[in-house]
Amino acid sequence: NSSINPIAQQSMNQLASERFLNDSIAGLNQTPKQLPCKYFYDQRGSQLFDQICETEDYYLTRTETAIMQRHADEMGNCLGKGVMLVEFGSGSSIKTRYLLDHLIQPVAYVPVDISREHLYESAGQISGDYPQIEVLPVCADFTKPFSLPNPKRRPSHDAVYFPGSTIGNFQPNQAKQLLESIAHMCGEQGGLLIGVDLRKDRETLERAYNDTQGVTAQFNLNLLHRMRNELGATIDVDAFEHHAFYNEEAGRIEIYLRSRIDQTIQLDGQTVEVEAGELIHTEYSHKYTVDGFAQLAAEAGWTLRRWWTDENDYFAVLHLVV
Ligand code: AVJ
Repeated sequence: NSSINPIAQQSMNQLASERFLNDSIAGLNQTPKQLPCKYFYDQRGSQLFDQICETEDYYLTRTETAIMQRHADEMGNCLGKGVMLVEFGSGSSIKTRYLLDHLIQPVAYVPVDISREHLYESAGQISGDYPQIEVLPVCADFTKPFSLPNPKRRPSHDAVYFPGSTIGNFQPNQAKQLLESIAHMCGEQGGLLIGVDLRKDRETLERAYNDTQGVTAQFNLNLLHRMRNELGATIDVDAFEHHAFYNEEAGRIEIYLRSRIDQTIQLDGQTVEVEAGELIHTEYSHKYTVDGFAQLAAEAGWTLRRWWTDENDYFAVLHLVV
């Protein structure tokens, strides 16, 4: 919480750093080496992500926003009256505004994000613009259990908004587990409104993850800068380059950091050897068909009620119920 005392804040930051350190060491000791994509999002990483969303090449945000703009009234009706809306990975909460504009007597909005400063800043703005909705930000890693705040007024039910195709970052099995825990979180009356990036031609997909301005490359490399700045790691960051391609069989974009040289990373007293040309995996971005996603969600207890897409079928927003 933003009103929490500075000592508590400091120990929470320390805990977050410890997790970042432990996960980094564990990941670099695996074969092949990997680093979790959730650590992209410190303050600079969140800013870089917002910049990616504004590039011509990254069609996802633009397309999803247009879908929201066009259909938010129907979505608001689907989610029902008196809802507490919980958003997973709220970031700048830009798309959410279309939804908030069309919810029927909403009780509370709970943005959940791992990036603390970014979360509180966006929550403050939403709170100022929507005085009738209680805004209760939660700084959490939503892949781990976390508790929901208690709003002053009692909601008739909870609904989860999970935009941005963030679900694509999870391997299908993990995605299923996350969808299961969302079902538990919302309960019987609960609903889920989720944004999913759809399968399409390789060229369009690969362009989105290799933008000509190189913002995605900076975003990926920011992970190594964070390790250097926050964890005191010794890394030749400039010797790494961004590498992203579409794996069509697996239906996913795969993102790596590639070292151009042999180098030794030192981290918390440990050394990790990286060979020239070696890849460190940082992110998957899975692409689905609407049917494929509905099937996966069904395994987690969800039923597809409605869905909306754009004129090119690039992206879909799905409404599911338990
Ligand atoms: C935030 C997970 C939707 O997978 O497209 C953008 C993150 N990575 N460019 C995605 C991302 C590289 C993004 N998501």
